Amino acid sequence: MRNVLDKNQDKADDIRQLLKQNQVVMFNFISSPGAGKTSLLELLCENLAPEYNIGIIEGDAYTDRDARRLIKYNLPIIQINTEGGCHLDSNSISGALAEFDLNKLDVVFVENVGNLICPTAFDLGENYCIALTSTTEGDDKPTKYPMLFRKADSIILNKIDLIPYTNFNINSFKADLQKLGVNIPLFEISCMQQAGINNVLDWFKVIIESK
Ligand SMILES: Nc1nc2c(ncn2[C@@H]2O[C@H](COP(=O)(O)OP(=O)(O)OP(=O)(O)O)[C@@H](O)[C@H]2O)c(=O)[nH]1
Ligand SMILES: [Mg+2]
Repeated sequence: MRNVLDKNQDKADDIRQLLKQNQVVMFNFISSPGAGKTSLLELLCENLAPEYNIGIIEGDAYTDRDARRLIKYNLPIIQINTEGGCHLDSNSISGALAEFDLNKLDVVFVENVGNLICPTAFDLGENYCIALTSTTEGDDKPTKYPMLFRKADSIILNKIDLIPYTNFNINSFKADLQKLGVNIPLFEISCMQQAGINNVLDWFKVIIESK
C-alpha cells in the first residue's frame, strides 16, 4: 500500500507542476454517493463558464451518466471509469489532463467517485479539495470521516432545503468540526433551490482570479 501511495504522490507532484506551468487551477470534489457533486458542477458550469475556460474530469465507477448531464454546457469533458474502483488516482488524472489543451483552460473540476474514505488517501495533484456533504447523511460525518474534513480546503453542506425533514443539527455539525480543529470556509447551500450559491461562486472566483 505504501508503494502504491508513493507512486501516486510522485505523479500528483508532477501534475501540480504541470498545472502551475499552464496556470490552471484544479479542484477535487469528494463526497459520498448522491451528496450532490454533479448538481454542484451543473451550477458551477452554468455560472462560471461565461467568464472562465473550464475542463471537467468525471470519475465514476461504471457509467457516463454524470458526464452526460454536463454535455449541455459544451465544455471539454473527460470520463474516467474506474471499473468498480472506489477512487480516482493521479495516474488516471494525468492521462485525462493530457487530453485537454491546458493552454486554453483556467480551471479543471474533478468529480471523484462517491466515497468518503478512499479518495482522501489519493492526492490527484489538485490545488484545492472540496468536501461536499449533505443534510440527509446526518450531522456526524466530520467525526466519522475526519480524514476528508482535515484534507479539505472548504466544506459545502448541500440539501439545506431538506433540513426540516431530517434530524440534522447544524450546531452539532459545526461543533464536531471545531473539535477536529477544522477551521475552513463552510458553505450551506441547496443545489436544488439554488440557495446560498453566491458565496460559493465568489470563493471559486477569488481562487481562479488569483491563479
Ligand atoms: N432536495 C435536494 N436534492 C438535491 C440537492 N442537490 C442534489 N439533489 C439531488 O440529489 C441526488 C443526487 O445528486 P447528484 O448531484 O447526482 O449527486 P452526486 O454526488 O453527483 O452522486 P454520485 O455521482 O452518484 O456520487 C439527485 O437526485 C439530485 O437531484 C439539493 O440541494 N436538495
Ligand atoms: Mg455525480
